[in-house]
Amino acid sequence: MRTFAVYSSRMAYSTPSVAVIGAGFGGLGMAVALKRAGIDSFVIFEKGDDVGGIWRENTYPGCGCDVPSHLYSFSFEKYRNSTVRFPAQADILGYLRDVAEKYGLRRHLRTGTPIVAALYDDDTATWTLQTAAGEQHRFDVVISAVGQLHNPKLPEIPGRAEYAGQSFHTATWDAAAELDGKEVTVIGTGSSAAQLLPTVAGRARRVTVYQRTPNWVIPKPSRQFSTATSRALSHAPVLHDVLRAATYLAADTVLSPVISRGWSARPVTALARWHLRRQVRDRDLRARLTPDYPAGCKRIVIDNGFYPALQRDNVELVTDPIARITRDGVETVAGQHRRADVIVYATGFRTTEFLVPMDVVGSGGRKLQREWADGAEAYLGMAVPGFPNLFLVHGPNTILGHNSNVFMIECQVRYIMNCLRMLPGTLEVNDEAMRTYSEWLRRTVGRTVWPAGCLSWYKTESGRVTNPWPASTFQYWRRTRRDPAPAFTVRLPAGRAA
Ligand code: N01
Repeated sequence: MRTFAVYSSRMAYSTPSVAVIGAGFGGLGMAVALKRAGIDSFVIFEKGDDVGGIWRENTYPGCGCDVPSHLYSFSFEKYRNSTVRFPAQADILGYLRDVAEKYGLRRHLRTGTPIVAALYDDDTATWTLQTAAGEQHRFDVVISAVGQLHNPKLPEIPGRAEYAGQSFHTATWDAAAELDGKEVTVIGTGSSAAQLLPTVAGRARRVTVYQRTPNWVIPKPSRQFSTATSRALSHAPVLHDVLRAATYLAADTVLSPVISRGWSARPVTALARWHLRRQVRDRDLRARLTPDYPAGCKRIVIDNGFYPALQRDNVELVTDPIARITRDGVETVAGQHRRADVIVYATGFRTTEFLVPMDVVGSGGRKLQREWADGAEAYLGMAVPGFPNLFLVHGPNTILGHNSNVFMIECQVRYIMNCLRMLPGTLEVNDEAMRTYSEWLRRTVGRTVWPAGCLSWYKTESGRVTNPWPASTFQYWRRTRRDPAPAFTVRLPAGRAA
């Protein structure tokens, strides 16, 4: 096991003190890598009461993952239950809790500790993290792993505050909410709405679904592996890795060209149209559910239950735009009012506000949010000039709509560990590397369906694409395997010769 001889904030040559912010997939993956490298001097700050990130937060009925478990897991750790192909929220949360236990991460974990500020001190070359409770902690290195889908977005619909019934966002689901026999309104038709609708429609008296824009939906294979497959997977673990590699390559080969309007855009669109035709017989409903933008422009929904649930007798799809929310329901611009005992906001997340609500101040007092006023950008999504020894997991332009985000996290974890190997001192991505990367990013994003195709959570209001990786994941893997040294300026601590 390799140990790190680096300069710490305690002015001694030892391992660096590292703060990891967030205990979801990103934070835990990072923590395992630190441990494996012999760096034990790290703390994981977590705003919630346990590990799990979005899989702890999202508890709406039907919540689960539409990426298969052998891909939506760390390469070094399998799910306990080998029969599950598409893990439910509880499976994934259980998996992440198992990882925390197995790799001894709990003793590094500070739950219920939101970080509100991170301030860099040029004199000591250290970061001070401030918690919501007002505590301050100093570290040599800060790794933010707060994700992109954690700040719920409530829609700015007039009258929302006057609504007198019960209402909540999908990411803050109220388990005690009375749905049985109630009139329930669901606003939004993205992945979260698609997953929750079958269960909610089975309980409520009536459900009204407000759709602003239809999504492309493709079929999802069955939730469980066949008995023979799961038996084979548990007896020959190598098969798990083979399946993982095959699924990864298939997704990368087929779905990556969709976003760049490549050869596979047509078959994927044809598959979505076939799925819609097969599941929805009514022509009018089908027309209202058919998108008018290219597939892949918004994240494709992978689901079998949404269309059938929409056609239940107690469910109505409303495509007239919403005009306002009243004390007891929702009114459309066509003047129709529908009562609601409960409103579920399946309206997504404030995805382009990276690291918010943390106030991050780097070298020379640079404010990260000011640097990002026109849209967040970071070198390979991980490092920003002017912010030494600060790394981001799942930073700008690294999320995927077409493969496993855990794969991207593992690429980032490996790259950040290679950066830490350049310590002692301070590491800062240099302007040249950043400029070359930015130019490539803009060119590549420009070739995708995102800038002109539709509105989505992938971009800022001004239209800058800040969230997804615009190329194949293989390309990200290749770029993050390169030696990081040429892209970074390393400054040795005072008193040390180069
Ligand atoms: O959110 P969304 P989500 N009036 O942003 C509508 C991941 N995820 O929580 O398209 C009316 O996709 C909005 O309409 P429009 C996955 O990456 C993964 O469902 O903006 N409607 C849209 O229909 C996903 O993409 C899994 O016109 C309004 C909906 O609300 C991401 O999370 C499972 C509105 C928001 O859809 C987010 O999914 C679940 C308004 N004012 C989620 N504002 C997996 O299985 C917004 N909408 C891995």
